[in-house]
Amino acid sequence: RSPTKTQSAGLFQSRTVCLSSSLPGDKVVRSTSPSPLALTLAEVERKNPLVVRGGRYPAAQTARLATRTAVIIPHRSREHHLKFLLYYLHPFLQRQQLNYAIYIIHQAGNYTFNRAKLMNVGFREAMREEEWECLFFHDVDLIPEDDRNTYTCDAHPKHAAIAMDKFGYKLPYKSYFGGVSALTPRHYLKMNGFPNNYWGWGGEDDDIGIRVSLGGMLIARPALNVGRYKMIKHKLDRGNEINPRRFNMLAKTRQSWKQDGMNTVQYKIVRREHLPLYTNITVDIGTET
Ligand code: UD2
Ligand code: MN
Repeated sequence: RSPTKTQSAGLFQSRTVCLSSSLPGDKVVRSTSPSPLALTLAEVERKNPLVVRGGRYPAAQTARLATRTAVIIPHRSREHHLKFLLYYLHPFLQRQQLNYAIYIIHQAGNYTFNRAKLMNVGFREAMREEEWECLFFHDVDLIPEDDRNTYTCDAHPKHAAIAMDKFGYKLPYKSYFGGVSALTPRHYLKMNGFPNNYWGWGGEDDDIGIRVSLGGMLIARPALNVGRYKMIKHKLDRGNEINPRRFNMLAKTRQSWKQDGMNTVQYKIVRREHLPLYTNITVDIGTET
C-alpha cells in the first residue's frame, strides 16, 4: 500500500490499495463520509451501473476475447462481509475487463457449515448457466489488494490468496490452498472437485490441495507482492465449529478422493435468484451421514 506499489500497478490502476483503513473491525477508521459501516447494497449498485442482473458484467460485448470467469462464494449469515466484498470486487473485475458473474452459494438451514460441498454446488450450477472458462472459489471476507492479481486461470490450479494480512503477507505453509483459488472446469473435474464430507471449520482446504496433486497437477501462484488480500476480521461462526476429525480425514484423502467429490455430490436447490449484484443460489446440502 505504499505509493510505489500503486504506481507500479501496470495495466490496471490499483485503486483498491487504499481500502485498508475503511473495513469494519479495523482499529483505525478514517472519518470519510458516509461511514463504511453504513454502506448499502443499493449504493454498491449505484456505483456499478454496468453490472447487469445476476451480478454479471458482459464485457464480451466490447471485448470479444475477454475471459469468462465465475466467482463462487460459499455463504451463510455473512451479509455484512458480502456487502464489502461486492463493493470492492465488482470494480476490481471490471478494471480487469473480464466477462464475469458472481455466484453466492448460500447454505440453507442451521446445520453445520460445509464450505467445500458448497463449492461443488457452485461449480455445477454455474456451469449449467454458462461455459465458464475459469472459476474462482472465494471466501466472502477476502478483499484483493492488487489489480495485477488477475482473475483468470493458469495452466495449473492457482492459489491466489498467498499473501494475507492475517498471516503477515506470507504463505503460512507450503501446501496451503485456502481462501481464494482458481481452477478451469478441466482442472476441477480432473481432481473430482472438492470433498463433500468436511463439515465445520478446517481441513477441507488442505484436502483440496492434496487433490490437486493426486489429479496430477501442480499449484500455480501469483507473485507474493501481487496475491495480497485483506481479511475482514471476524470470529468463528456459530454452526461452523472446528472439525475435530479433519486430521484423520486428511490422512485418507488418497483413498477417498475418487469416491467422494463432484461425482457424488447431492443437494436440493431451494432458490435461484438473479439479483442486481449477484446470482444467489440457496441450497439444501443435507447433513452428515
Ligand atoms: C480459513 C480459510 C478458508 C477455509 C477455512 C476453514 C483463510 C483466509 N481462509 O478461513 O478458506 O479453508 O479456514 O474452513 O485462511 N462461511 C460463511 N458462513 C459461515 C461460515 C463460513 O459464509 O457461517 C464462509 C465464508 O465465505 C468464509 C468461509 O466460509 O469466508 C471460510 O470460513 P471463515 O472465514 O470463518 O474461516 P477462516 O477465516 O478461518
Ligand atoms: Mn475468514
